[in-house]
Amino acid sequence: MSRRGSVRLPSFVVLPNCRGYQVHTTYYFKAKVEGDKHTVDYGKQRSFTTEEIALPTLESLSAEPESVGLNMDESQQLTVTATYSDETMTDVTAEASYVSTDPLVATVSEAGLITAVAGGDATVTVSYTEDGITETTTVSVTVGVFDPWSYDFNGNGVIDIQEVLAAANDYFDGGITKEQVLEVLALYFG
Ligand SMILES: [Ca+2]
Repeated sequence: MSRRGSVRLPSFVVLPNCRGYQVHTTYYFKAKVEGDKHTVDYGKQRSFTTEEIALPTLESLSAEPESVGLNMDESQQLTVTATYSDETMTDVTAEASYVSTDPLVATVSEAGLITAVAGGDATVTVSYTEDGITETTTVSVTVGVFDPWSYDFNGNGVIDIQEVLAAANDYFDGGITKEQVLEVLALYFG
């Protein structure tokens, strides 16, 4: 998609098809009116010179969310917006490219879907090019490592039944996974 290189014609030129005109070029014409019975030529030659229209150019790129916190195997879709010199904005999520600094921690698809792989930090660099102008932005990704001992609320080195029930509650609220509840339960039986 090219947004540049358009030719501006003077406002008095009304043509069904304005393609084929060169920028910074003078065109000469004679007006002619045709009807059913009459054709009138206007003898005086006129001219106009075309100008180039300064269409908006790509100015910045932003991604939402700016930072992502995920548990293992969770995903987050990014939304990428391009801002132009005339302050208009366009969703370019599908056209942008994505690179993860650490695919062993988090991968990112061509469509901008981040998926957690293992605990740690990664940065996703988002870039988009239009008319030879490239803008980039980054998204920080943190993948949490689950520690079942975090449910040892009283810090006594033992997971008791109240702490197992707290983990079960978090599971039913969607806060942790079934596997993580089982890790807490294993410490209770351990
Ligand atoms: Ca305890």
